[in-house]
Amino acid sequence: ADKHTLVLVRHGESMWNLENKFTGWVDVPLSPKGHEEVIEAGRLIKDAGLLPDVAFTSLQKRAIRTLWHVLEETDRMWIPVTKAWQLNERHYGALQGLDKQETVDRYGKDQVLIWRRSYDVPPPVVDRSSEHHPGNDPREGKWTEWMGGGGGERGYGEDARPLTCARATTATATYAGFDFPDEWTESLKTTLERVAPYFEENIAPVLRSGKTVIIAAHGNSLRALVKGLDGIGEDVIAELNIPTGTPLVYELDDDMRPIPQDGSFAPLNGRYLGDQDAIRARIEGVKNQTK
Ligand code: DG2
Repeated sequence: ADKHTLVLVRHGESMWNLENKFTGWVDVPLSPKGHEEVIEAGRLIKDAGLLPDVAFTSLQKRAIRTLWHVLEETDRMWIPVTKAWQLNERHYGALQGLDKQETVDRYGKDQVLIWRRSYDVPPPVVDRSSEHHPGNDPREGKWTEWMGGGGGERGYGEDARPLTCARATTATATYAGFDFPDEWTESLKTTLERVAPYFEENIAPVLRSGKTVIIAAHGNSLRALVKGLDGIGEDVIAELNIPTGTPLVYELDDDMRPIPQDGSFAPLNGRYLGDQDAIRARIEGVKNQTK
């Protein structure tokens, strides 16, 4: 059977990683150090002889910029790039924009750890009045009001008609063309429920066709992805932190099962490129954002 190469990279340090704020879907740029980290990540990928043929990233500039740096360093700026909201960071609900340490001071370390790392407990929701609701996203969010029909019916898609009278009571939020409910937040579990199908439908076929794929994404969208790939249990994934700006290389079989490598970052079957001690320090840094 063939083996397929998948390179994952979490974006470099963002301005809000630096300022220690919950970010989620807020579109913050890389910090100066973040740019340096991912230029180095690109060099490591190049030195390992891993030339990406196809790239995927989120709709968020910290991941997109990371990808650009990697493609520039590997001289692969010409390859096809797909941007998908399904690779966005986990939406952090009402925590978005809050200082991580202040949140610990207010709610306690244990509660914040549950919000950050439990598998299926989501952070508090945002509702449609919040600037953080997907429908209010300044770039991709949109609310559409629909005329109320008899008996409470309402049309969607082709049948839907825009508001033409005062009887309308219903508004649907979309983000990147997808519908979102009035209250929104994501646990790692619900993040996985959008990341895993996206991978299966859009990325796995590219890998199976023999192409080397790179995904530039986020701490929690990548935790969701590797939970699926490596078959990591719900308790074990709570302990797993993904460092910024560090390439993580998988060799996958035709069934998209990882071929185990050196095991030094178990339960991950992939291998991190770069100075292994420095990577461990970066992982600790992520963990210690809420001491
Ligand atoms: C971080 C992850 O996402 O935070 O949303 O604050 O990878 O886009 O910087 P990223 C955020 P933690 O879950 O590690 O607190």
